[in-house]
Amino acid sequence: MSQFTEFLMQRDLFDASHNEKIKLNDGAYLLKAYALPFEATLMKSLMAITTDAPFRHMLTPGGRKMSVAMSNCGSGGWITDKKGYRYDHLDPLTEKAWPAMPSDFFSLAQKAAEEAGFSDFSPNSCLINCYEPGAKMALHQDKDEGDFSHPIVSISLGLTAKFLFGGLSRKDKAKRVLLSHGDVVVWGGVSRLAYHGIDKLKDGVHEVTGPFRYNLTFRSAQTIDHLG
Ligand code: MD3
Ligand code: FE
Repeated sequence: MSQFTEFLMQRDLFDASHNEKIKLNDGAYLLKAYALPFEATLMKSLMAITTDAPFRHMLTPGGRKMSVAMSNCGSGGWITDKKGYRYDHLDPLTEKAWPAMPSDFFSLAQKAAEEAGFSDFSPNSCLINCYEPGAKMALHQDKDEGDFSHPIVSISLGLTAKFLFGGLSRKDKAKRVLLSHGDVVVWGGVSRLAYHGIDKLKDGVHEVTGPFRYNLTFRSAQTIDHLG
């Protein structure tokens, strides 16, 4: 066994919050460190996807550049530009189809959904977010998927971020939870349309991702199946 593997195992053993399942809300579960055993394959797949479909800062419909850089994989990808928020089969940067969803991504998302009580989750899209220190995501709802009966699964990699989760109204007071490397969150049922966001990322360097935080969000978007 390499010294690095040994180091990773020791680190995992001493993490007290390893493998806990924390209920954040009805339908919303935080699976602490659930993706940690898959960090190497997830990072390898992420790098392959973003070689073909590079991270880019998209424009909001209001014309502002997002601080989070994004890419996608799957049969459709979430995009935003001056024309609005939507899913599309094609990457507007390369004008090619988004890279296929790797099987390690799909399997892990499906397994995590199952763990949170959502059987048969079959995501057709994964939005990949890249945060550098200073990047943030304002409070919003994910509602471009057309069908809210499916959960959303999110996997965090790299630097720790402060996640904000509110209620079904923008005015509901937001709770806060830290999302660390390997954490998985499943949002379904009454939590599917909850307002959520990410606080400004703090400076730092992570042993696996360097000066970045990555987030994979898996969606089953009916709007993709209905594209021309
Ligand atoms: C709660 N991403 O891409 S993941 C997004 O960490 C997004 O990059 C954040 O919000 C990130 O849209 C948060 C956690 C998350 C994702 C989707 C949700 C929480 C959610 C959908 C509904 C409710
Ligand atoms: Fe979101």
